Amino acid sequence: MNDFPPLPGVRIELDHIGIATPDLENSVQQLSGLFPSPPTPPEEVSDQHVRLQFIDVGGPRLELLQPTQEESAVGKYLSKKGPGIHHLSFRVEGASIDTWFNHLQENGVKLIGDGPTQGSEGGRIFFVHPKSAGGLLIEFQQSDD
Ligand code: KFV
Repeated sequence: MNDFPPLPGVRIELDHIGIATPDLENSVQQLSGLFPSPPTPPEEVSDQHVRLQFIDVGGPRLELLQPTQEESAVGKYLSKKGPGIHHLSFRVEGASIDTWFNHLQENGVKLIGDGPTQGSEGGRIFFVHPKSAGGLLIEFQQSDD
């Protein structure tokens, strides 16, 4: 059980739901027809080997992710589990994402990587391993603005 003290001032909000797809264009076309706002333009995040687009669905957005390499996190997930919900992404406010990363790590949460890396829309991200998060892949993210 993670029963460590909270970090003073930090606020966490659900920002988006990551969806794995083998065909970004097709998934965006299908899903964006269900919602009134247009999707964001395609973006590539090379660190994570994905191309992605966001769809505004009211509240947290959908982030459609297509792998650019089979042997990537999303590529492996698709071949094992198929298309669908891949992760939940939470915005960190009231503390820097580096402070939040260090706080979780110092309190024994199993994090992926050595610190935050480049994410979508110019933000920085890191992931909590599903083994430390009830079987969910949790992303934390922060933008400069
Ligand atoms: N959700 C829940 N469980 C997952 C999972 C997922 N998305 N992916 C893998 N697992 C489980 C999997 O079922 C298995 O459990 C274990 O993790 C190891 O999986 O009980 P089990 O069977 O042991 P493997 O062996 O398939 O994969 P592995 O090579 O170990 O990698 C798993 C993991 C979580 C370490 C890897 O997927 C990872 O590093 N993920 C973080 C990076 C990532 O997912 N990037 C893509 C999104 S980039 C993004 O969203 C961006 C750019 N953005 O800005 O938002």
